[in-house]
Amino acid sequence: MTSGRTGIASFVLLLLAAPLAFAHAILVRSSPADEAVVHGRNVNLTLDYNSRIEVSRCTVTLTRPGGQSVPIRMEDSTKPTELKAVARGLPNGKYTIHWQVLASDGHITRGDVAFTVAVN
Ligand SMILES: [Cu+2]
Repeated sequence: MTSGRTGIASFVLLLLAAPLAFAHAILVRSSPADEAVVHGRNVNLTLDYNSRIEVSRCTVTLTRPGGQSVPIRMEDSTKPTELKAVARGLPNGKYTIHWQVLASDGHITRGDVAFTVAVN
């Protein structure tokens, strides 16, 4: 009876854990947050995902206020679920980060994070 219940419980746990272990990457947190206003010219960009990502196979571009898109070189992070970069000397205006990442399950996901630089 006791061991039977434990067996069922571990089976249920396995079912719950499996989709997480093989999930493609979903953005769970970003800095700046989407639609945030930043009061500085040098902006730390952080994209944090729900699963491990292949940093060498990720592409991040930044669309500047004039509409020009520039590639962002992501730095190594100590967290395997995180992409980091610093964008320096940004003039005031609206920016969009376009990210595309490859998760360990081989699936590619993409998305946008918008933010505004406003320095007096
Ligand atoms: Cu997937």
